[in-house]
Amino acid sequence: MSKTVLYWHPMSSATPIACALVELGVAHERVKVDIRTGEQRRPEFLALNPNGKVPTLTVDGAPMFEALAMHLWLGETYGVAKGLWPAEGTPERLQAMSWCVWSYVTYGAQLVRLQAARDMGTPDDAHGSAGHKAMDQLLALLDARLAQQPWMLGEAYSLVDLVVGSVIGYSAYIGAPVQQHAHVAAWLGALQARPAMQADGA
Ligand SMILES: N[C@@H](CCC(=O)N[C@@H](CS)C(=O)NCC(=O)O)C(=O)O
Repeated sequence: MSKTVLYWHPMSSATPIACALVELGVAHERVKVDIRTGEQRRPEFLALNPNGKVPTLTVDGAPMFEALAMHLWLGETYGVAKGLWPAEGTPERLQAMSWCVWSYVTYGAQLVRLQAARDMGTPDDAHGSAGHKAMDQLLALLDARLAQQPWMLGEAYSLVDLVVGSVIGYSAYIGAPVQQHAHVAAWLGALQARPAMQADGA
């Protein structure tokens, strides 16, 4: 197995990657980057990730950035053998990629709108309200899927649940109407109860 190092800070965008590594059983080293004191702007860290952000992952010394890219790579590299990511060439693989990108990009765009309005202290202004409404519509799509099956890909838990659930969980924290969607709320509760989801502080 390659040497994997996760550069991370607790309760950050790196948290879902910490959880995915545990869920997949990938042996790795954790290096804490204190983003409150500016360690992410040190030259040696910027050499790994010019954005100066966590998560950053190195694989045998080769760096990668962007959490979604890491999730997709971890799924392909370790998830298939563990039964946590669909095999290449299957319809489920296409759905896995679609829903993961949907959560970070499509749902994430509305999350950013709500977050920005909240940061400005105006979550109920036109921008915040539009983001809230768009998230409600997207959550209805997710709810319809989860009304048919307990997990994102069917009867069994997969890494797709972790990826999509981490974005939905964060959105609930900033005020998205997650609890109004009963199947999403129940699925999120089951997901967050998994032992690997407590891996952030390890
Ligand atoms: N799109 C990036 C976002 C990463 C990100 O924003 N990380 C934050 C922590 S949640 C960070 O490192 N902030 C430090 C800074 O901006 O200086 C990803 O998904 O990896």
